[in-house]
Amino acid sequence: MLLSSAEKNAVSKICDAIKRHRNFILTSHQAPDGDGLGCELAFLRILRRLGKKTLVINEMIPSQVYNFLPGYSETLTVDSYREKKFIADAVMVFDCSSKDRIGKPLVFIPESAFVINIDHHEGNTLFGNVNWVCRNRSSVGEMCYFIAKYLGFIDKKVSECLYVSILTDTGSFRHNFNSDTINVVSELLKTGIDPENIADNVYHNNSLQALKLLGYALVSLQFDSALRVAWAVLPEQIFKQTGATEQDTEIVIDMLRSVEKTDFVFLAKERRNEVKFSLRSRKHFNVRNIAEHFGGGGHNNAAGFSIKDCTLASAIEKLFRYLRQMNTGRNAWTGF
Ligand SMILES: [Mn+2]
Repeated sequence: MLLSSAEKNAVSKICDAIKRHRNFILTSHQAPDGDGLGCELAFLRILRRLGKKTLVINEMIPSQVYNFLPGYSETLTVDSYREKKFIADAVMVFDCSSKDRIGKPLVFIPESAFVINIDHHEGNTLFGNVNWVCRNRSSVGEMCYFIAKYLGFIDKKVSECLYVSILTDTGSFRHNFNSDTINVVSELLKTGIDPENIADNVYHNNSLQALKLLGYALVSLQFDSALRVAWAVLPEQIFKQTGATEQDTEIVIDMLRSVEKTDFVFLAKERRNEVKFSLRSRKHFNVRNIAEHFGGGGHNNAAGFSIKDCTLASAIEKLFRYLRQMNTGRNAWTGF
């Protein structure tokens, strides 16, 4: 289990910064996923043990499926944070490619706060005072293991959080992992965590609202054989009708991924005057390029973007116009 010398250097800089500061905000991208949340909760525990005042704040409430993790109920959003009257001198930002993507919690980050940026997204803007960005790592949870180890603090609860990060970001060990990942997981398992119980909590814990949303999305499923793409749509009224939230769409995009004979899939979600697209692809096909064309970003195989002031139908039409244009004259458009 190796860290390159650049990585070792980053880990020691991060640990020095942790030791030097007292009041920490922990945060991630707007709708924190299992990776970001796992890291936040691992460090909530670690930093408090080190005697630091620490709060977790996100723009959106993390999915309820993670409510079994230690510290979940302490995570704050903007309103609950404001009541704490807390002034941070340091911030740890996990799994977030740019400062903007933190969203609303940004207003609580003082100009003078020391920013620690830990991420694995390609195109991270290196917005921190110290940055550890490694796109070859499965998850930020895998990276955080090394920091926790350096600080000498890996117990069962921390391991549980980091395991959830790795489990969810690799799609249950289906993609984006290597022998380093498995070595880290092996160390986490030695603390006595129960992977079966964790999987049960994460994957067999869907709300009725989320499943109804999935039902609607599957009925809307479409397929274009020339472009080898499948997609589904979620109009705004479906969220109202089912009571489902943005986080509940994760299960939908996951299911879309399983459609046969596709290079990639997408889900288009309508929110007020905006249409948000989530894209997923098979290994050989890059969807980050598509997302970047529309001002978004992400990973090669998982990316997203949004189109503002647009109806669902016209946003999808814009996307297809671009896709057809890129596809013209190519046999396989894996490389564009
Ligand atoms: Mn991640």
